[in-house]
Amino acid sequence: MSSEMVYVERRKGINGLDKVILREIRGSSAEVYFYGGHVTSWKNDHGEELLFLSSKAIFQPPKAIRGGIPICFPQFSNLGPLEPHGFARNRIWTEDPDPPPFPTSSSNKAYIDLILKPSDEDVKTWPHRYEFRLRVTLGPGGDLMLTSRIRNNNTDGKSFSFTFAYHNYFSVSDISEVRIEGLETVDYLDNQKDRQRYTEQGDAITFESEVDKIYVHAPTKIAILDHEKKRTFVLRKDGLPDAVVWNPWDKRAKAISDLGDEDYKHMLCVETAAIEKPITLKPGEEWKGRQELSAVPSSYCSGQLDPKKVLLGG
Ligand code: TA6
Repeated sequence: MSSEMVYVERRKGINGLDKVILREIRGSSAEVYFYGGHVTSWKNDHGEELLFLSSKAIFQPPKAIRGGIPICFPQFSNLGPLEPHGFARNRIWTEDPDPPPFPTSSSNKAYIDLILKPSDEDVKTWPHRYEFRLRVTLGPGGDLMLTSRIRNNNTDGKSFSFTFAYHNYFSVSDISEVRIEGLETVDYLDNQKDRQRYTEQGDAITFESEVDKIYVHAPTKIAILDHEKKRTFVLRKDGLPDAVVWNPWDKRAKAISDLGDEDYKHMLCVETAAIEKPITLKPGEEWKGRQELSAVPSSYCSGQLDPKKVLLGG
């Protein structure tokens, strides 16, 4: 039976945009649009959607898709001269026919390699030659892994610098009922206060108004606990020192045209990122940034950040 399993299916998505569906044997799945190299769906073994996608999301270039996992490159937010969050999220990526060797587990069969290179038009706004390779993998247990490899291909001897984020939108039952663990006592830059630096309090983070913070040097493991859904998301990151937490709350949500007025209640962005200290690459150098997302049933206890312990009940 497993030999008939289609792990990677290429299809047309909304508005005829190309997409790939990744499927795993126990029933989990993920969808990746070539537009933006954008993961728009991640479902667990029971077919439950784990990512938030706005009911008003516009699948029409050049507007970036609201929800899922936009890729912010080569600029996070407005931290530079480019369009907010850079251009990678609104370019059409292609399938990478010949990705360089990738250390991977042989049990991973559901994955796709995408590549983005600058067009002549792009070079006018960001004058650099690069190759951005993205591998999206759905593991047999339903974990979702994104690995980005960015190489400087400049032939004029010039280095380039960039900031980066996996702008994850998680689906939550009710924003007032969720909490984040792992960012206690971490320093952050508050986007609502001219990016002034503060230190997070000692308790888990909860939500009762807009939050827009860049946590610098955040731990490699962060958890989102959704009591009502009895679900915990665990984020692990490598090569990505920072993390962003964002929820627009009611007033800001109303000002975002492709977000429903009440949508903020059911979304939470926890992003893995490299922002405070931009990444600099000399010609020929490559950077790698990886995140791994898992969703575990929560009997998850406060302060216990090892999902293996949760699964084993230890
Ligand atoms: O990552 C948080 C953030 O930078 C917020 O400041 C907020 O603007 C959000 O991203 C969404 O940005 P977008 O350009 O997609 O509307």
